[in-house]
Amino acid sequence: MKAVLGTMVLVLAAVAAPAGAGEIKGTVSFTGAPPQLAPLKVTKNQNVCGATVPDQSIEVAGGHLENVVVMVKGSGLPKPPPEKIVLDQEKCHYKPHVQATGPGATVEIVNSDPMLHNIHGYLGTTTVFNIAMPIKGQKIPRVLSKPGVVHVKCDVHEWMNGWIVVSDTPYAKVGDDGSYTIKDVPPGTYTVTAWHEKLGEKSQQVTVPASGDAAASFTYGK
Ligand SMILES: [Cu+2]
Repeated sequence: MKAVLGTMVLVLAAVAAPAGAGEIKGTVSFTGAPPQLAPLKVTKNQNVCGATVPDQSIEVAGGHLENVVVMVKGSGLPKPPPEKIVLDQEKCHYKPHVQATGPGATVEIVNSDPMLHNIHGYLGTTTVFNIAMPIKGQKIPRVLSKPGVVHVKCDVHEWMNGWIVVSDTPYAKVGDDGSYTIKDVPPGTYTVTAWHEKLGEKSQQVTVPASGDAAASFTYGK
C-alpha cells in the first residue's frame, strides 16, 4: 500500500510541475544620464488634453529603463496563451504606452476622451486595424492574429504613439522595478531579446539547466 501511495505522489508531482521547466530572470538598467526629452506639444483638443503630453519614448526611473519587453526565442518553446488586453486612449495618449501579448489575443480598444481618436495599428507597413472612435466610453475589440511589433498611432493627433509587442514565444514586460521573469521555459539554450521602441533590441544566449533557473540582464545607455 505504501509503495502504491508513493507512486501516486510521484505521478501527481509530475503533473503539477512540468518536467524541469525553469525561469529566466533579470533586470533592464540604464547607465549614464537619461536623456531629457521635451514634452510633446498638443495642437488639437487642448481643452481635454492640456498644452503638452509627456514624451514616453525613453523613460528611465531609478536607473531602470521602462517600457521594455523581453522575449525568449528558439525551438521547443511553448506558445503563449491567447488573452485579453486593454488599450485606452486618455487625454491624447495611449495607456499603457507599451504592452505585450501573444498571437490570438483580443485587444479591447477604449476611448476615454469626449472627442474623436482614429486609432491606427501598423505591423511594419501593414495596417492591422484602423478605427474611428468618436464617442467617450466606446470600446471596440480587435484580434491580434500575427506575431510582431504593432505600432499604434492616431490619425487625428500625430504625437500619439503606442506599442503592442505580439510574441509567439514566452515573454515578459519589464516591471516598474526594472525586473522581469519569464516562466515555464523548458531546459535548453535560447536567445533572449530585450526590445525597446527607440533604443532597439539587445540579445544574448542563455541556457536553462535541467533543473533551476537562468539569468539574463540587459544594460542600455552608455
Ligand atoms: Cu487621437
